[in-house]
Amino acid sequence: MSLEEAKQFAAHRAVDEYVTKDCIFGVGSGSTVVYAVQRLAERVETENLKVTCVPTSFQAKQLIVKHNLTLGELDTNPMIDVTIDGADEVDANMTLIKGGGGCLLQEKIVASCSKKLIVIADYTKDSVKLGDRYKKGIPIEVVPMAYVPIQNKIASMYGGEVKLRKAIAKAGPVVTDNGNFILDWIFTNQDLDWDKVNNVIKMIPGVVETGLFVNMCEKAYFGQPEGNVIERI
Ligand code: DER
Repeated sequence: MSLEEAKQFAAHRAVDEYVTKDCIFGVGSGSTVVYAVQRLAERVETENLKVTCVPTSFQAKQLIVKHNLTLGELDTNPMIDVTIDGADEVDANMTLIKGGGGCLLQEKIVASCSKKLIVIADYTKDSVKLGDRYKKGIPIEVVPMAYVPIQNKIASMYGGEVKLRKAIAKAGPVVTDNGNFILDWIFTNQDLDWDKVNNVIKMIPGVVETGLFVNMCEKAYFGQPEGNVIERI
């Protein structure tokens, strides 16, 4: 079983279990969600479901349009029945690291407007503690003019390394869909109170949002190498 197949199995299981009737559906971002949108589009077609899809990024919006699904937005659909999204890591308490794809701000907003947030991932995202497997750090979206003082404050409070995320296909830093920068905080202490850390970091002037999703995820599906799917709540 390839990693992509593991993602696909998790995605299909989640869509089949959580999209059972007409609904407002939050579409996450990243590569795993692509399989969820494909499955959703199949079912909308074959079952004539009425589903309005609210995107969490430019990429998610393109996915919705590409699959001829009904595009919605929070202005008209502020209450979302279920959002299905990926994650970079899930710990034993269901705390998520998200933002590996740089979409954490809209993802967290849409998740906060959703009755249920369901995570889909391959088995490499399933950890006991944050940092066990995901080594790129916790993404933090910041206002560009403040990135250096924010780097310094986080490093002085919690240690570790706080890096400005550099773009690959462009000189300079990654710029998010919202016009901000991303800092990746590579933490060393894995035994922090992530709820407290999230609240403290969010209070730093210039921090827009963190990639720590605490007490937000109802259920996670992890596709396994053997072809099965493990569920965690
Ligand atoms: O950026 C994000 O939050 C994505 O959802 C990411 O966490 C998961 O991306 P993947 O499905 O490509 O691994």
